[in-house]
Order: sequence, then structure tokens, then C-alpha cells
Amino acid sequence: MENSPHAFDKPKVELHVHLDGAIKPETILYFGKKRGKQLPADTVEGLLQHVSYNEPLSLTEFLAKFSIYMPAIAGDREAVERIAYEFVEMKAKEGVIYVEVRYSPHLLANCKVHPIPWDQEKGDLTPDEVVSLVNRGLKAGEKTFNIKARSILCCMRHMPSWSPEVVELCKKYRNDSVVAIDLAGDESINAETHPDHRKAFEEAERCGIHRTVHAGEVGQSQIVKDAVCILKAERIGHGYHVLDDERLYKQLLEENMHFEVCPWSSHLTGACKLPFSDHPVVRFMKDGANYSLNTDDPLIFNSTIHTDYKIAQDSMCFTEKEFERLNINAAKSSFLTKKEKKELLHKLYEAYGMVQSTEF
Ligand code: PRH
Ligand code: ZN
Repeated sequence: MENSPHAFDKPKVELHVHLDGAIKPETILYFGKKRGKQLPADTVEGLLQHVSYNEPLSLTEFLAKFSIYMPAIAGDREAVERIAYEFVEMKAKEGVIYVEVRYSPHLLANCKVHPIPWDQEKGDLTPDEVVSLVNRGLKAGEKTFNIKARSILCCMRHMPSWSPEVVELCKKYRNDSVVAIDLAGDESINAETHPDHRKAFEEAERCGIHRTVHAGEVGQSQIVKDAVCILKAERIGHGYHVLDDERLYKQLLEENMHFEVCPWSSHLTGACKLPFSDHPVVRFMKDGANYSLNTDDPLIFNSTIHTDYKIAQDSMCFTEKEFERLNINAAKSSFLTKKEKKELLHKLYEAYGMVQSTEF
């Protein structure tokens, strides 16, 4: 797939991609060896055979993939900074000029986190320091590779006790790369109504921290409703099952809600079981909805942003014009400041040869 010409070779904006799902296999092998952490293979091909896959699994089975390689990275300062730096390099090479990357600071820590993830021994890397290390890596990457990167901190559905700290970290680092809070993880766990997640999102709203929520990926449309009504989500991660509730969909269309669509991911997690030609994003496209195209977890899905654009072009009849429109919508729906958004839009309009529009 990667040898064929790219579907859309112009500057792109990516809003939904997980840092811990976008690590280079070489880097996992390097830190696994250095730190004596056991991995299922010692070559890139061998590791990818275990970590990545190309036939649908369930969301729960997909999420289990992280436990194969996260022990090699979590709890190590150099590794955490390096994956952030290399992430920016990877995106720059794909022609992405602005990216919002998300992760759970707790899942990369080994201290002041309960329970300590990935069966690690207790160490001295806290979730707070994880955020500052990721910020350092992202900033160094921005300088070297000349693109813009911001971050989103994830609450995890199965760990509501982490959420109060997630929002505090968003507040602490809000002028330093962090732009929003998210809720990620296994959607079979009904988490919108949990008081800890709820309070964290309320506090985010109170402080003007932006909010996005994984909802309606494999879960029902009610979860999308709760994400909007209870957690005050400004964007929806995936959101495919919103289409099961026509009234809710129409309402969100009217409100210009942004859907962070991940086509290849949605196939491999079993979120969308229909052929690509009947994928929810085809309806979004026909209805002129506000959405973006994203990779989600390119390491596990063995993909790049070009994979998702190629699917849209080859199996969903997307045109160049639609690719331009959706990237402009992604820029408009980004969590940048007004001034930075304007600059980003200016770059896109210029690259797409469009007359500049001043209103957004
Ligand atoms: N859906 C839900 N959760 C996801 C997805 C998918 O879009 N991809 C990654 N994640 C979770 C993983 O558990 C990961 O460790 C965490 O989000 C933080 O990045
Ligand atoms: Zn995701």
C-alpha cells in the first residue's frame, strides 16, 4: 500500500493519534534491550508480527496489544522524551503540518500512580514528569522538523481515580503544549457518568481547557449523547454510532460538531463492520459534516496517514476537494489559540491555492 502514490500529497492536519500507539518498533527494541525488558521478538519484523495486525479484532483485544511493548518504554525518562521527538519526525514525513497527539501520563509513569501499570516495579517517574518530558520531546521535534505539535491528556475509562490528576496536569501545562483533555479506553465500560470523570471534565470546562471524548466508536449513540451533554465534549473521537440516532446526528450536524474519524482503525477494531463504501464517514462527507481523517494508532495498525487517505480515495470516492475541505475543518476545529488557528488556516489556504477566507 505504501509504494503506491499518495492519495493527498498536500499539507494535512491530524487531530486523533495516540503517542503510545505511534512508537517506532526500532525504539521499542532499543529500550527493551537496554533495560532488560522482555519482548516477544528481537527484530522489527518479529515484533510487528506480535504488535500489529491487519484483520479485525475487538476493541478489547486491540487494547491488549499495548501490554506487549509498553513495559519497554514506560518508566524511562529517555524513552518517553524520545518517542515524543520521533513522533513529530514521523508526522512531518507524512506531510502533517499540525498534529494533536494524545496519551495517558499515568500509563507512562512508574511512581505516584496506582496501580503501577504494566507490572512495573516502583520507580521515580511521576505522571507530572512524564508530561514535561513529552513536552520537551515535542518541542525539540517542532524545531527540527518544522511542524507544529500540541498534546491532549487522556483520562482512562477503567481508571477514574486518575482523572482528577489528569485535569490538574492539563491546567499546569496549558501554556506549554497541552491543549485538551480526553477520555479513552474500553467503551464497554460506561464511564461518562462516573463522578471522577465527570468532575474532571467539569473542572476542564470551568478553566477553559478543551475537551474531546472517545464515544460511539464501538459503543452506542447514547455514549455520544452523554459525551456532549455530560462531559461537554467539543469534539467526538470516532463517533460512528451517532448514526444510529438520527435526531442526535441532525442536532450535532447543526451544532457543527467535529468527528475525529479513523477509517483503518475503525475496520481493525470492529467498530465499523460494513464495507468501506458504507462507512459512516461516507455519510458525513455527503452531509457536509465537520470531520477529520486520522490514524489513531499507526504502530498497531501498521499504517501511516496515507493509509487512511488512500482508503477514502479508493473505496469511498473522496475527491481532492473533499480532502482540502476536511483539512480546513480540522484546522478550524483544532484546539489552537485563535491567532495560531488563523496562521494554520492561512498555510492551508495557500498550499491549496485558495482565496483566503477571513471568517472562521
Ligand atoms: N479507542 C479507545 N482507546 C484507545 C484507542 C481507540 O481509539 N486507541 C488507543 N486507546 C487507548 C489505549 O489504551 C492507550 O494506551 C490510551 O488510549 C492512551 O493513549
Ligand atoms: Zn483513539
